[in-house]
Amino acid sequence: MSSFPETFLWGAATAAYQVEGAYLEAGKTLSVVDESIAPEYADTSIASDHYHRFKEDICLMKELGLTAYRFSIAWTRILPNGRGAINQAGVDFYNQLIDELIKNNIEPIVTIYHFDLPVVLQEEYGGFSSRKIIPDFVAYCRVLFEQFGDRVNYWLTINEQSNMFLLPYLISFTESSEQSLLKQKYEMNHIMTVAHASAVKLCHELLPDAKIGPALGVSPVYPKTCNPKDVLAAEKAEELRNTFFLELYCNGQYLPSMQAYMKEHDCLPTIEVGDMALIKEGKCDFLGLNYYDSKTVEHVTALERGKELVINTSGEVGSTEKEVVEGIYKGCSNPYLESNDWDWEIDPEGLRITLNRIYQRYQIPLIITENGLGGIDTLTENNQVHDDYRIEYLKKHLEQIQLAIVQDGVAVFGFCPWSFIDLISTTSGFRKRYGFVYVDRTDTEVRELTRYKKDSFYWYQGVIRSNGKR
Ligand code: BGP
Repeated sequence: MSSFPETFLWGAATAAYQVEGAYLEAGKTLSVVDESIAPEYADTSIASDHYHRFKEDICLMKELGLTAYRFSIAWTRILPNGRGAINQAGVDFYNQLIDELIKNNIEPIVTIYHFDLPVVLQEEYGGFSSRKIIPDFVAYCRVLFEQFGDRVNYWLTINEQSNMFLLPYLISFTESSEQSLLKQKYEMNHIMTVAHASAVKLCHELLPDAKIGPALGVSPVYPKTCNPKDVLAAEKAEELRNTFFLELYCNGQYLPSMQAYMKEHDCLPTIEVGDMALIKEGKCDFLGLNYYDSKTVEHVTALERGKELVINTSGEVGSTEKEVVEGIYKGCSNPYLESNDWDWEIDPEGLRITLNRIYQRYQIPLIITENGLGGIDTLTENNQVHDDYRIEYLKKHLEQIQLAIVQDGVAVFGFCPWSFIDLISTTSGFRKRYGFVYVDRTDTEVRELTRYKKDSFYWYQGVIRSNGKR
């Protein structure tokens, strides 16, 4: 007997700007990620050309045996001006995609917002740094619910609000005399939370049978040693990195310790009348979790200055520079864990720990919306890709999910590894690949974009066929 429920969703994930291409086609305008990724990495104008090849890709999904597919909708395809007139060609594209998925018995799981803010809204009022985004975001959600809500049962509001807050490269903040960078971050986070809650509320009103939640980036935090100072640093880091967001999404409140922190650091966001009631009302139906690794931290002395994380974008082992959060914690490596070339620490048990920490506290259904290992894959002369390292990673993570379900009573209803197909890595272009399906291109050479099934494709196919027994 498999320990995965019969209705378990066996999925895989992608995001529009990373996979679609056609970035200025059929009425689409540019998003902030089209602009920020393009100069340095493979540009998003072609990506994996999923926009033109989605039928071929869905055939591969069918062959893989997927019962769900998580993808995102490009705001700029639906509303090229960020608001106002609907671009029918954009709606048509997603209608075809959704219909094709359903025809093949694949449940669509739709991310509404995956980093790709319309440039026009960034230029007009600074995107999520202004409350003006809230009505625009809600209007965009309304279009999606009205156009696709008859066929989409699962919606994800915002991808990785936590990482947009924690990672320096996902949202650009500017030094201004009026507001410190810290204050800007907390303002943005509050505005995003209100936007998320408004989307949940609207979904509940318009689509009472649908389920909606966020896709939160989570990493459990460990102390470097059992020195109580390190343990305290880890608890504080866990609050700042995870519980802060979970409390907003699941209990509609600011964690008391975070309220104290924000007061002390003069970064309390502006909370307007009605915001907290809305955030409470807009509680999510489930949580989507993006899990890749865990974090380890130690305490900092009063003399140590804060320092932003420098991420490894080159795949050169050891080039990450860990962050120091003044007065709270500093990141360090975990001697018990192995890492990939991008210094991401591989920690399957960490997934079980995180599932438990979240579920035992909130008892809300969970779905893994991302999990995977980026690496360099090579196509052999006879068109094979031997990605055993990826199989090993996913196998161990699935084992931990299974243990969380069976031994810990955690309700996990689906697994969407990142990614279904090779696509542009947000930080490292096509050098760092994640897919079950190989796409024949590099950052600089587009080639024929032919698809090839990797060894992990056949492995996952077996897993799905046996409902997780393999
Ligand atoms: C998550 C994002 C994805 C994807 C993934 C892998 O944070 O939601 O969009 O990019 O990370 O990250 P990377 O591409 O940087 O390796």
